[in-house]
Amino acid sequence: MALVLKTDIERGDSWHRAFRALLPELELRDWRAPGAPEDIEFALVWAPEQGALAKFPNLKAIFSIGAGIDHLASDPDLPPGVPIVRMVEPGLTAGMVEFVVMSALYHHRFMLDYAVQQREKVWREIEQIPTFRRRVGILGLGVLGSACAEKLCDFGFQVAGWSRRPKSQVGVESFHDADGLTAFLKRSDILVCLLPLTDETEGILNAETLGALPHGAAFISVGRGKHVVETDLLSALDSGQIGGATLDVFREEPLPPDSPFWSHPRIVVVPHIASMTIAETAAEAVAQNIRRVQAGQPPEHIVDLDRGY
Ligand code: NDP
Ligand code: OXD
Repeated sequence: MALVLKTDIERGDSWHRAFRALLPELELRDWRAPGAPEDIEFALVWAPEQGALAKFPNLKAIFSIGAGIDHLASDPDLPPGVPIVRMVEPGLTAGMVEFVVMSALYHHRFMLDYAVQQREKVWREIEQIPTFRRRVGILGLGVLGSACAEKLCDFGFQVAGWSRRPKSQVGVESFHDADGLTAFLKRSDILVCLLPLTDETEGILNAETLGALPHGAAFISVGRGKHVVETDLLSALDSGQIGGATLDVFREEPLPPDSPFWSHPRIVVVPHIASMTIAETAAEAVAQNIRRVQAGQPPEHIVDLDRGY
């Protein structure tokens, strides 16, 4: 039983160690030298070249190394009938919860303003707002969004989420569908985007939707860069409609050196690190799914390619 792995060289060793412990019978093959294509039954990949997966005739499942599968869905030559499985694993979820909570607290506690004051040697208190008066809105109440919502509730924030279908998560107000979007935005002082990138969600954060937020709202962008119309975001920041933003994902990555985001005083830029798949915990999730497939069951967390996530 062989799995072809496409990851960066630095992380390859952790995957090898984890799979050796969990599934010693699984042979890991390197993407650059996979050997006979017909041996390969599983692929665990991030951003494979278009058409490359179709060269393995006996694939039983394709595992995305990340939660997002846009790097796979954009391949017009995916092997037909082979399930694509998104990454759901506790390490990735924990990392996202840390990042979103940290960023929400950063904006909630006016840290952008204090950074400016520090540069200008200004000693001035800004009146604190209690969390119970701050409304956080999460676009995308899936695996990651709902985990972030739960932790933000623990801090006492008023939390709401927007999803395709209605949700019933304790303490989280549910808005759904296109009809619920404007009402959701209007009540979100801190907006977090944790949507998948699909035809429906591309460009969802634009002049109209950013304009529906309360004046001075903060924006935390951790879904995908293409959710955001970047020029509209810059205009909203410059007018004060958006008071501050933390941007982890961008239309072009790495962010080009001439991007105005780098030096904007109201933006925190980080290089797509909000969360990362942790090989030790993720291998467990992949191994369980491989066992399911070997037992004739479908893997868990299969992507619906028609829906796009
Ligand atoms: P899930 O599939 O679990 O959740 C997606 C959520 O988005 C669901 O609540 C879904 O609604 C909602 N949704 C999708 N399309 C629409 C739509 N058209 N209208 C309204 N709601 C919609 O995904 P995850 O939580 O696992 O991951 C979310 C995304 O986070 C990934 O796709 C990836 O892009 C990004 N990500 C970013 C990382 C980073 O480091 N920056 C790391 C990991 C992930 P419903 O529940 O009703 O189906
Ligand atoms: C992911 C990511 O989708 O890291 O997991 O962006």
